[in-house]
Amino acid sequence: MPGEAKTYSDKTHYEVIVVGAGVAGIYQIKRLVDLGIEATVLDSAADLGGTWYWNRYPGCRFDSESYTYGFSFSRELLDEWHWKERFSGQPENLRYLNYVADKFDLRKYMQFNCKVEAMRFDEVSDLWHVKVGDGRTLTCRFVVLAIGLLSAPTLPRVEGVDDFKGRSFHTYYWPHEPVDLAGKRVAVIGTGATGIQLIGEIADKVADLTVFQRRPNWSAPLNNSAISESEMADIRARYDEIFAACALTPGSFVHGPDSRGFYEVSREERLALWDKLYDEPGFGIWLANFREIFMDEAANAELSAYIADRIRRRVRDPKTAEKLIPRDHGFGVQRLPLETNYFEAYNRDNVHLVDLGETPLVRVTETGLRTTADDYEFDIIVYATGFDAITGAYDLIDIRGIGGEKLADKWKQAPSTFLGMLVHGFPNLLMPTGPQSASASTNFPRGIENGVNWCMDLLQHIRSHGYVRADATLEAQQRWTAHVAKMYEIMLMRKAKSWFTGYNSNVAGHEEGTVRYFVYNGGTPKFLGIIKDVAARGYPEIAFSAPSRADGKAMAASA
Ligand code: NA7
Repeated sequence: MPGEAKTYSDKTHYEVIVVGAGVAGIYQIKRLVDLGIEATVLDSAADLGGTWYWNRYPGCRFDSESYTYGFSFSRELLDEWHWKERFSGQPENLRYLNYVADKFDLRKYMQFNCKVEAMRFDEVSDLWHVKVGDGRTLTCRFVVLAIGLLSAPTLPRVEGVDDFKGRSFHTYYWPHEPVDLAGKRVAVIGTGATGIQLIGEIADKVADLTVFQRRPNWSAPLNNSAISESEMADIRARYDEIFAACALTPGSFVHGPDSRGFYEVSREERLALWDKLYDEPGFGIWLANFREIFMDEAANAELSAYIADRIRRRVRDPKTAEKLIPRDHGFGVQRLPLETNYFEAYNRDNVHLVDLGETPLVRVTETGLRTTADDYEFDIIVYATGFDAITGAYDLIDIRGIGGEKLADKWKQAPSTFLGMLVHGFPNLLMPTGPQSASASTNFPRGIENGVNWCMDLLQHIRSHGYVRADATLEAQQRWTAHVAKMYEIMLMRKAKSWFTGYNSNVAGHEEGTVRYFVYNGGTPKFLGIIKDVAARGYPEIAFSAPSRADGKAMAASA
């Protein structure tokens, strides 16, 4: 046919453009292909995998049980894949995602090295114009943003970051080729989940490791182990049960809260539970605990004191142990890092802890780092300094909705969404795991599947009615945002400076103060109930429009 595109990427118009080829983007394109909808995936990376493509630092692995992290949509896939570790590492996780893409022949819909720079909604045609870094502008009816929650890494705002003559990188950009750590003097800045994984893994592989800690984080053992053939066979036989159990817990993990009240049991019983959970794999000590630890200061303080003692028992030098115990927030009020050999690393002679709370970082020098007290020399500096979380990746794209309004401006103070998946004034823009959705605070792939499924039901509703525009009403968005904020009110989490509350000292405007209502804390069962109800009622909170008439005005159509 004359003018027909020669290859998939020669096309300039698609019904749907998905941005991001990570866990969400892969499932998203699978659903679109199954529905027979013409779609493509654009990703700035050279290959698929998202989080698992980028984060290649040593020690990077799941904190979810592997068999709860995998996709649940295909029985064949579940039967074929063998998770070799209870908490699988990055190389294997990336292999898994590649395996899925190849098995379902999804790669052909993906375009790599395609950074989406800008998107503009054309109010006359009801199409999005998507500007790609390679110079192309593509059009589509719908955009699905599957751009991740932690995909905009941030560096400290100190002088001299470019002056260092050795090697330095953010953990997110850990090099693809192996980094020879043997005999090297290494600095790690940051003790979040990433730093904690990295430090435990490399402490015995480097000549010298200096950890620059601004605030300590609570952390508990991962207790990882291998999964044998026979254990995997048992898991396969129980997959339906496992996923059903995840769906009933607030965080979509296998760990659900203890049904007893904190104050209903004796202190001895509480201690017995904590002894058991601390030595078990995964998030049990956090999520299979009493519900009160998330809401009640006294209950949380008692648990925090217990965990502090566990740290004291593992770190030989009492002064170092005290420095590793957080004082500014209680255990579990921000996402809990899980560790392997983290505290034991500080018992090694080649590992040193610098307390940036006492002696702040002044600058990066040609040879290392300068604090207010000292100069330190290194061969390698690793920035484990976190992300402009949740909204950071959105802010990096110039997204313009109705009247040219810029999403980053609209969200400057805080995001506001409907169900975390739609934004008023930005029609036909779907965010299966957007800010204020439950996905952000749960076992990500479980949230991703829920979000993508809901968005696809909505898409089918729109298409079957012949609508060309769908926009959440302002009132519905305001109600949802108020509900999200209310969920924070009851949680101690609101008091912690973490990425759940929008804190990041490296991002202008996010340093202190305002709590950003970034995630939905009502838990998966409640979230699913709400979003399914919206669909069952025919989406009255969304304004739909039929195709434009000749005069250019859209015909409003109620659902
Ligand atoms: P996090 O949890 O945001 O941790 C970042 C760490 O880096 C944290 O210890 C910060 O200290 C520290 N940091 C950040 N900026 C600086 C500067 N400028 N100077 C010194 N120290 C700094 O990010 P992660 O990557 O570890 O984990 C993110 C999520 O990934 C995690 O929750 C898991 O779900 C997976 P601070 O505490 O702010 O004082």
